[in-house]
Amino acid sequence: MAAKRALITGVSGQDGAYLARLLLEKGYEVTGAIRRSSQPETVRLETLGIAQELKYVFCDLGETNNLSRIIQETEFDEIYNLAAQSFVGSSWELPIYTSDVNGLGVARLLDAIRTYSPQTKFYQASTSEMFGKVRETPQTELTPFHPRSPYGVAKVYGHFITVNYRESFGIHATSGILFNHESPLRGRAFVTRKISYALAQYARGSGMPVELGNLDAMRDWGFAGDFVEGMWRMLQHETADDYVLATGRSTTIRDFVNYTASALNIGIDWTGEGLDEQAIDRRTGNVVVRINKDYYRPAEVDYLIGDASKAQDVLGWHPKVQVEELAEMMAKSDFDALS
Ligand code: NAP
Ligand code: G4F
Repeated sequence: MAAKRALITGVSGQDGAYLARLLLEKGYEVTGAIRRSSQPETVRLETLGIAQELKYVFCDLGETNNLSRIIQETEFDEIYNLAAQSFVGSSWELPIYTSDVNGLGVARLLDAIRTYSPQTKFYQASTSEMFGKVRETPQTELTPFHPRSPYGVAKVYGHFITVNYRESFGIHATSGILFNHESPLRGRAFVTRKISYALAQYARGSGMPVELGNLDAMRDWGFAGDFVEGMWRMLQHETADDYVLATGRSTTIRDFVNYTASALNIGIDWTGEGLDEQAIDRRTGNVVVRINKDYYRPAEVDYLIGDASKAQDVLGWHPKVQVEELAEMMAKSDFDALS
């Protein structure tokens, strides 16, 4: 039987790299869509040792004809749309661009599929950020959305245009509503990797504190490697639908610092409150964490915790890595890389 063909947009990102590896392991022919840049961005794929095993096409979700040509030229069995301006914090600085790429970009892809390849299965990278100011706890596929950032608002459009093309044209279009998932390949602006990298540097003797924003925000953090398997399972199911992927546990940013410090054998004590809160190195008295109000957001998502029962029951998906193990994995990876 011929190998299945998959297209991954956003293949240079964290999830793109893990998903590409998974699909290659399953015998797929994988095409990675990357943006044109002065230096092709395949670092994560190289880290996983698979950069040479993919085909590549240039793609930008801002371009309509380019997406149409890619989908016209190759008959893909599955398309995973992972490309996005994915950093919530930047979306207040780039609201128009974020809306275009994360919202209209999804419509551009779906319309090309509808026109040139309606049998192709489609995965949309939706997000728990859509729940925002949460209406119920835990959040499920039926929880109403109240996004709190231009990023979240654009992703709500991406979600509903996916549902709409499924309902209007019968396309196998699935929206995966994924809670935060992290890894050693996570971008350094996101809080978990910012913490693991800075504390690994501290453990190597930098003596420099890391500056963070709201330590009270709570996230349901899983491992990206587990979550890409859920994406793949969604497209193997006979019918397309919407699925939450989450671990069902929620942790403060402060506790993620605690897990990371513990993995690196840095003993810390928290002192002060609000903007004066600090984590102090118990041994030396040095400041390890301090607050910088510039990292607070104009509107915060305070508390996310997902209920992935539907994905567990229908797809047989279970997350394997718990948050403590995740923090340790990231801390040790950064510590080893700094040797
Ligand atoms: P990431 O590491 O930031 O990767 C984003 C990818 O999108 C990169 O490959 C980036 O390319 C590409 N991209 C950005 N703008 C683009 C454009 N205009 N045209 C084409 N490609 C573009 O993000 P991630 O963590 O892997 O997340 C993957 C997807 O899942 C995103 O859609 C994100 O919003 C969504 N999501 C993530 C999480 C999570 O916790 N990780 C949770 C829910 C949903 P460059 O490398 O060139 O920048
Ligand atoms: O790590 P974050 O930037 O991730 P956020 O905003 O939850 O978004 C991530 O997860 C979403 C899924 O829910 C994805 F859709 C999205 O693409 C992305 O992958 O921030 C997490 C929390 C926030 O509450 C933020 O206010 O950490 C808080 N935080 C506190 N100090 C900080 C910092 N965040 C960052 N990035 N940097 C800080 O210094």
